[in-house]
Amino acid sequence: MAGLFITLEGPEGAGKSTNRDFLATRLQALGQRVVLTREPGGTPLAERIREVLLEPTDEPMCSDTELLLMFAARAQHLDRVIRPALADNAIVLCDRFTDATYAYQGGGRGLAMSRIAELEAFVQAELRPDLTLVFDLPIEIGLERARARGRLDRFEQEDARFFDAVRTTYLQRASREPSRYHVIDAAQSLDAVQQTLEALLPALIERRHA
Ligand code: Z5A
Repeated sequence: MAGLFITLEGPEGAGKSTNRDFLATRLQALGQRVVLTREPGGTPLAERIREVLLEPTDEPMCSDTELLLMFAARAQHLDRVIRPALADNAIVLCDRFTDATYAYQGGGRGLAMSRIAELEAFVQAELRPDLTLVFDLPIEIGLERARARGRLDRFEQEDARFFDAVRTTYLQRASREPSRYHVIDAAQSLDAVQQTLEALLPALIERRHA
């Protein structure tokens, strides 16, 4: 694939969406073509799956259903948005991707990582992000930021054990593959986080043209 695939990950309230928009603005100002997207979602059909996934319901969703819906949305998103954008030489900035499945369904829900890996291979074939920015912060700070927004979605209603496992899974994955992941201290001020991102831009652009 010709473009560059960058994903933003981390627990709730870590600043992924805010910093995805910041990165897009800065990259566009530097003349780069950027496609902004998110998971679950990113296409009209995948956004409908997102609603099913996030809406609290009386009938508990079983973990396998949740896992399969994540990958169903991803298959649609890859086919309609991500693969075409990469083939068209764009930089794709995606708010969450399969690392979130390892962190939430694997770490949080306790599903087997090997099963997630099988679905990853089935849905994505060889495609993996070129770079994953992990916005890391203590879970209490992130939850406080998320709660300040009001109504909590189905995931935000989980307990501390769940979010600890999510955070730990992200950090373990990042430490196992340092060439793909860049961990950012998201507990810093937004200004400090964005200075860190700004410093990454020249390397990103160089990588794109490599
Ligand atoms: N999920 C899953 O389980 N499996 C999967 O495979 C995938 C997803 C793909 C929806 O994702 C849910 O789907 C998610 C995991 C699950 N769980 N939940 N909940 P989402 O990305 O849409 O939801 P989210 O993580 O909750 O997004 P978020 O809470 O909006 O977080 P964010 O994008 O990282 O943060 P933000 O919106 O940029 O910032 C939150 C607030 O904090 C906002 O007011 C900012 O102005 C403020 N902020 C940001 N940075 C700072 C700093 N540095 N200082 C102070 N304040 C800040």
